[in-house]
Amino acid sequence: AGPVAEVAAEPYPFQFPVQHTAVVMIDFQRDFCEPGGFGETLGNDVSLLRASLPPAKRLLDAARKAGMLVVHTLEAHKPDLSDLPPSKMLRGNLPPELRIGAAGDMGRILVAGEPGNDIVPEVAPVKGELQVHKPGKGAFWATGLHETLQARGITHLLFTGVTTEVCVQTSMREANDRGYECLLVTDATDSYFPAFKAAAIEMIRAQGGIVGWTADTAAIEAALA
Ligand code: C5J
Repeated sequence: AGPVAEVAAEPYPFQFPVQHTAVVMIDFQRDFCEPGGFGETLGNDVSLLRASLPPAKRLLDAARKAGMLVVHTLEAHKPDLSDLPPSKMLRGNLPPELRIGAAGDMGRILVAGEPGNDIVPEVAPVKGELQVHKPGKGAFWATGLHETLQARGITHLLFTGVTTEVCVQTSMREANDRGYECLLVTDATDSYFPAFKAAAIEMIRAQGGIVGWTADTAAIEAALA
């Protein structure tokens, strides 16, 4: 029940019941967006992610004004690394001093509670918003997120975050398989690889929206106005 908003989306208009829709902010963390964290240890230019922050903040403002649920995810491992499989620890072929759990310029890399693991101030959570620590790329793996959303009657998800083709796309695919209607907000997500971002957007909305819809922040703002 309640208002239903309609977005001018691709591949066709997307309708969402505002009070049953959550905005999911994937991994807008210093570890990915600032120098000295996980993203940079993997050899990436982290400045490439920053263009998505102002649109993501605008989307947050619109969602907060509409009284929508906001979920922030953080790629974060327990300090004892018991949730870090060897496959993930060793991936990247990095020396031990650059791996997940090692001491970096912003604290231990990708470890919960460390300064680098925080969400960047531009899109920081406010009281009442959910924060979900996730050990994998997908937001539904080993987090209980599905049960939390079900308990709150959420059926539709608007995705933002970094990086588009890794944690955002994985989470959106997980959500799609669980029956959520999903939309990716195209200017509120970024990748270290612009071509991968473009490809992910194309993949999601191809074949009649096989994984979901796409639209930009202005289209969501217009739908909520
Ligand atoms: C990555 C993420 N890229 N949040 N994590 O390793 O997309």
